[in-house]
Amino acid sequence: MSAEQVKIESVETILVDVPTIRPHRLSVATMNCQTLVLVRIRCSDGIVGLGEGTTIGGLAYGEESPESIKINIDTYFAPMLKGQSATRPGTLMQRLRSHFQGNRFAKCAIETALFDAQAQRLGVPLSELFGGRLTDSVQVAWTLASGDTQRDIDEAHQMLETRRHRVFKLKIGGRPVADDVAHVIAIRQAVGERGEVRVDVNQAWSESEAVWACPRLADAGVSLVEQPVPATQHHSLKRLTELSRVAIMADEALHGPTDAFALASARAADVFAIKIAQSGGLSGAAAVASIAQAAGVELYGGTMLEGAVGTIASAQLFSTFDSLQWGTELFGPLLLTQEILTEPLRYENFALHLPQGPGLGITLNWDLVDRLRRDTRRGATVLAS
Ligand code: MUC
Ligand code: MG
Repeated sequence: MSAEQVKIESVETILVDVPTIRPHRLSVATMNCQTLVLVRIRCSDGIVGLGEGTTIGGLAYGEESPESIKINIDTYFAPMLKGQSATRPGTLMQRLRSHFQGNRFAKCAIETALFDAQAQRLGVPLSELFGGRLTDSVQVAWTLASGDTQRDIDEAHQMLETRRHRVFKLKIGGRPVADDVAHVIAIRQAVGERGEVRVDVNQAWSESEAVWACPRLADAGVSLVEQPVPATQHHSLKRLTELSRVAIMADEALHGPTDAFALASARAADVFAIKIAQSGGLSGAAAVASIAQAAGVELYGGTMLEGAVGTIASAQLFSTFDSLQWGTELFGPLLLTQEILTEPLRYENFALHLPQGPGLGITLNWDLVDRLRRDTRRGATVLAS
């Protein structure tokens, strides 16, 4: 069969509800469960590609929900893809982008599955389709977000002792700003020189609250403040970046290459949190990285708390970046009570180690996925409070 003759036979979306190991408290939602949105694309040469388009807290974090991602793929994307030649992910994604607005997470899930299938077909890891990996492992931060200072300190100590993580991102923004700063200082002191502490405000502060808090966090030895102000307030982010002694990172403000260009040209952030889903897929995220590198903006490999598929897809791409000064936070699978792979991902010595096999390089445990998959006629279970 020549390459052009390989066709897409089916595109299936699967919602998988997996409880978290503890409540995960963000300023926008408390997660007790994560809904993974998986995509399985079957091709006529027998190759099956996998993708993921997971979000956080239902509709609390972004403008796509697990249910909207599923229904838009099933209703619009799948009929357009079926019967098309499977071997040119770029052509297929151009087609989807030209017909369908928005839906970055849904597009990411499809693009990942197409690239996974094509990389398997060529017998190479997915990273090789993006120029080749420069490293076989990426540093992984852990998020402390139990909502309880002592519990967070105990968790940090455990992570340091087991050499799983030495960089901690604290979720704040849900309490009065002075209480949040006190919480961060207590954890910073408890971690001491053994680890690094950063904070993620998830857009919760006004500019004046951020102006009050940032110097106090800098004095306490916090190294980075992520998305302190609302995503649309680029001017506030820029003023904070100019004022602050602590590095300022854009996260929710960054929805792909167009935002990256605007933020980089205004020099509105020191660091970009690159996420494949927020960027509309792997190619969009690669473009964000190029813009950042050209503008001298530093890089951090972000997550939407995806399971194994989105996590490894992200790692495959991030491993090709020239520099990743702030490491990654690709810990999503570790926050879940169930490992959906036949062989777990390898987290060791503060890093995630990339698989060597073709495509994504992972194998799903389909029996478990089938047991956990949502009966979509039943609707959503408990997602966020
Ligand atoms: C975010 O805003 O960065 C990443 C880690 C985590 O705990 O939440 C996500 C989302
Ligand atoms: Mg964030």
